[in-house]
Amino acid sequence: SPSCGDGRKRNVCYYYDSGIANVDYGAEHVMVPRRVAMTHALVASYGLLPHMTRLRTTPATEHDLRAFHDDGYVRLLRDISPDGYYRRHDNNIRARARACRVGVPDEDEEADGGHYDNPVIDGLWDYCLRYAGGSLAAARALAAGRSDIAINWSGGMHHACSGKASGFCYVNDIVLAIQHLLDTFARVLYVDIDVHHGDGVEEHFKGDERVMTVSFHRYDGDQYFFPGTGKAGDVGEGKGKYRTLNVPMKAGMDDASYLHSLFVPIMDTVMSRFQPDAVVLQCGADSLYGDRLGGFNLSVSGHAACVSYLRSCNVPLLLLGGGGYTVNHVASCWCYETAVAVGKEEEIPDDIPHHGYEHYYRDQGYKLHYPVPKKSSIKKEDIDKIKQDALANLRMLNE
Ligand code: ZLM
Ligand code: CA
Ligand code: ZN
Repeated sequence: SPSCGDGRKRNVCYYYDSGIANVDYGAEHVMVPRRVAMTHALVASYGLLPHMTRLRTTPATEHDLRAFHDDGYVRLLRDISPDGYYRRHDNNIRARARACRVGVPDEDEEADGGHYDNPVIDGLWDYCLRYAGGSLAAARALAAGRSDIAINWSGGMHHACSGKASGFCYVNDIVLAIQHLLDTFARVLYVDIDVHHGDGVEEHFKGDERVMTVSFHRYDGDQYFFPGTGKAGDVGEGKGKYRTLNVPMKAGMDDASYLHSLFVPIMDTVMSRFQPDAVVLQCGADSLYGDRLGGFNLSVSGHAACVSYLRSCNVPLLLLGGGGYTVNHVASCWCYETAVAVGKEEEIPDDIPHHGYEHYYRDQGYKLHYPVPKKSSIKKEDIDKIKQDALANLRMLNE
C-alpha cells in the first residue's frame, strides 16, 4: 500500500469525465478542455490510477447550481445553444445573454475582432453540470471522511459570478464545493495559485468568517491584467474582515521568490492563525513558465511544492484545476501533482511514457520536468514589500 514522505498514507479520490474533455470553446480559443484528457492519459500511463479511488458521480442538478447562482442565469445556461443564440430574431435570449456575458462580445471584445471569453458552445449546459458535479462529489467524499485528498482537474472555475460568466468560467464549482464543505467543517481555507485573481470566490465569501480566501496572482497595477482586482489592501469586510488575503505580484515570478519568499511564510501564518478544518486548493497551471497567458516562471516542481505543502498539513484537501493555456505544461503539472497527492512523486520517471499523446510533449523534450530560466528578473525589495504587506494583514486576523 502506498505511503508517503511523512509516512502517512492518504486516501485519494479522483474525478475524471471524458465528456468534459471533448468540450470545445472554439477552434482558436485559448481554453482547451482536452488538456484534462491529456492529464488523465498521463496519470494512467504513469500507473497512478490504482493508487486512487475513482469518483463516479452524476452531473450536478439545476437545484445544486442554485445554491450559488441566480435562477435567471441558471435558466439562461440551460436554454441557450449556439444555434438558438444565432437565431438573431430571438431578441430576448440575446439580451439575457448579453447581461450574463455569455457569447456576446462587450465593447472590448468587439475591438478584439468579435472573440469572446465565454462563448456559447455546444454542450455548454452539460459541461457546466459535469464539472460542477465533479467538485461536489469530491467535496462529499471529503465531508464523509471517505477521502483525505479529492481531485477534480476539470474544476476550479474561480471567476464565475452568481449572475454572470467571466473569464472562461460559467458556473463557480469552487463556491458550490465550499458551501457543501461548510455543512461538515467549521472553517474552510481557499488557496488560489492560478496566475489570475480568484475574484468570484473572494467576492462570495468576503463577509463570511467561516471561509478564508487567499489568492496569489499577477497584478500589474495600472497596466491591466485580468480581472484587474486583488490588491493587497482588499482584506474582506464585516465578520470576514482579514479573512481575505491577496498577494499581488508582477510578471516573472520564479520558484524561489514565489515559494520560499512568499507562499511558505504566508501559508505558515495562515495555517496557524486560521486553523482550517478543510482546505480547497485551486491549482491553475497558468502560473507555470511558458504559459500562453500567464507570464510567471514557475517550474512544475515549484508549482507542485504548493500542493505538497498543503498536503503535509494533514487537513482534508480538495485539489481543483483552473487556468493553464500551454496544454502540454498543464498536463505535466497536474499529472505530477496527482503523483504528489498519492505520495509517488519520487517514483515516477521524468521521461514521458508512450501513451498516445506523447507527440504533444516534443517542445519539452518528452520530459515531465521541462526547464525554466535560471536567472531571475525579480527584485528582492519588491518581494519583501509584498511579503510585509501580507504578513501585516495577517497580524490583524484574530487580534
Ligand atoms: N477578449 N480567442 C482566465 C481568463 C482570462 C478581457 C480581452 C477576448 C484572453 C484571450 C478568446 C480566439 C482563469 C480579458 C480578451 C479575446 C476582453 C483573457 C478567443 C485570446 C483569445 O485567441 C483567443 C477566438 C481569447 C481570450 C486571449 N482572455 C486572454 N486573457 C481574459 C480572461 C481564466 O485562468 O483564471 C481560470 C480558468 N479576458 O482580458 C478582454 C478583456 C475579451
Ligand atoms: Ca490566483
Ligand atoms: Zn488563470
